Amino acid sequence: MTDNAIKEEKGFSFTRKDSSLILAFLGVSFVALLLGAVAGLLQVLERGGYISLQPQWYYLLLTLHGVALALIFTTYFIIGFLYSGVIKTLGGKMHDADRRTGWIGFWMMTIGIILALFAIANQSSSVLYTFYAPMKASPWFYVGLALVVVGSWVGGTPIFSSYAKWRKANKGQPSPLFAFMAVATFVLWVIATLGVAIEVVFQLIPWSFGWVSDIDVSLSRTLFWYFGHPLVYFWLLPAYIYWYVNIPAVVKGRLFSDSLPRLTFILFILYSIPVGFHHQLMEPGITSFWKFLQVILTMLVVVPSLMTVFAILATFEIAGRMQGAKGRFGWVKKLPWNDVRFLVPFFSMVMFIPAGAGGVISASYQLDQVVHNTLFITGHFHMTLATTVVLTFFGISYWLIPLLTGRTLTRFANNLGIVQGVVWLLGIFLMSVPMHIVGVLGAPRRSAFSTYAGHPVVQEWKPYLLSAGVGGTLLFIGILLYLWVVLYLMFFSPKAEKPMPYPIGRVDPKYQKPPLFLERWPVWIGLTFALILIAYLWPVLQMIQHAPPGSPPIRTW
Ligand code: HEM
Ligand SMILES: [Cu+2]
Repeated sequence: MTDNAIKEEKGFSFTRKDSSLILAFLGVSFVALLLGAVAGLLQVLERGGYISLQPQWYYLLLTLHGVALALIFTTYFIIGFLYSGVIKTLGGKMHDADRRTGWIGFWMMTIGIILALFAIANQSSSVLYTFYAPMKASPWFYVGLALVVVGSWVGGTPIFSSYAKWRKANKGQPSPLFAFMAVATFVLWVIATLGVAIEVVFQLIPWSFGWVSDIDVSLSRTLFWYFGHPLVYFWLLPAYIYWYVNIPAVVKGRLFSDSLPRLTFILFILYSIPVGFHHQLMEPGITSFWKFLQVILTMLVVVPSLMTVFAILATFEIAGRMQGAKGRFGWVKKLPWNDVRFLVPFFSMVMFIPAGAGGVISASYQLDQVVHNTLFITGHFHMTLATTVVLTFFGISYWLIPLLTGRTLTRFANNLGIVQGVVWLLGIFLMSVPMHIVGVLGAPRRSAFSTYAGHPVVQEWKPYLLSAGVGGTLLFIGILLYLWVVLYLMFFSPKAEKPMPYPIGRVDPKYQKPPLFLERWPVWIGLTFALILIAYLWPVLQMIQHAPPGSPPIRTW
């Protein structure tokens, strides 16, 4: 029994230099969250007809919302979180040289973001966060984005180099699970962003400066979605890291396995990149065979997803049984339901079930025709990104921030965090479910309020859009509550007498060590590129060969 006894973890503290770097990344993510929330509130009220905005303001806000939340908030939060776990599991502090690189990445990204936000604010760049050509933004918008991408590569180097140093010093040992997963997440990010970097640097920047007169629209969108879909997994994998590695410690249990999560992460890299065409099913210029192939590859992602569900439920059961639970479901009662570090991420796991179902619908070749570019899609990604991922990130911040600031997670913060989670669930229910329904009834996404000249079909949409307005307002309140807790944990909660533990789940010592071939990165990266070539090479060659005349820039707002 001694092996299985629950030992109280020792507290962990970051060095001042490390916590400043992580807090810098998290700080920017919080500012972006606030900006995005204000834009989101105005949007949802406009769509419900509660307020009326000039259309050009609507599209400006929509661009700001997407860029601030989907690009800035997520990327900064993820880098901060990954740094924290890499530091914790690979020796307790970062090398000075790595930390310097981290800061260089931070400033490159931040300068890029300031440029892009300026370009949005002066009304020159309302091209939404997908910046589809031939809509043309100010060149500085694209230059800003390019800096963010390249800055993020620089920002990722400390993760790779800390890992490489550890492996060198611990030959023949499997790396700590968190570090392995952080490396996998960044490998995925670097491979995925190659596509958008090529689009921005070789197509959008020269064209927006006027150095070339027109752009190959089809190619640019293909490069965008080569990146746009794995982007979704870049958001999701850090949430999975928390579920797989940290939550087992929070629920006082053990990891179900140390090998299975490594395999799922490798499968996510393999399966998530060569599938971008499922966002282009309605587009000309790609034959149905290639679209169909990518739809099939898309569906393969269900495999590692179900493996994850299985492993996490198993972890919960193990935790309950280690604490003496009896009967088939007795372990459910043993879970720490009043602990915000568990409960809020638990909400996010539950919401992943309907969210995933919506994803399978969108990715199905024929069903996509019904929901394509409707509010169904918006409803879907507010359940996936804005709930599953975001609530898990909120759960992470509730313990990570006190660890970084040397403060305590008080009962007050814990309870306010739980209230926040409940408000979010209610808000998302009132906003996203109606969005799914009204989408099937034909309401488009990305369009300001319109009565469409009083057409009868549009009358049906009204109650759903009104409900979305109420739900969106609750989400806005949820973000304010979250930021309140964050500020409290950063500056006001009492200083900790002894630091809290950084929760890292352990594997039962009776299990075998994970096989080392899972860490043969050249093999996995090589395989990924092979799959990418199969899925993309021929259709892209055809796209270039049969390209219609390119398009000059167009301004739609
Ligand atoms: C205050 C909370 C929020 C509200 C009220 C809100 C509301 C909305 C609405 C109404 C739209 C659709 C607009 C349209 O298609 O015309 C939208 C789009 C979007 N939202 Fe949110 N949202 C919120 C939070 C979030 C969060 C937390 C995220 C992600 C982290 C997010 C990500 C997005 C993205 C990526 C889009 C698509 C933008 C585009 O189509 O270009 N939202 N949001
Ligand atoms: Cu996708």
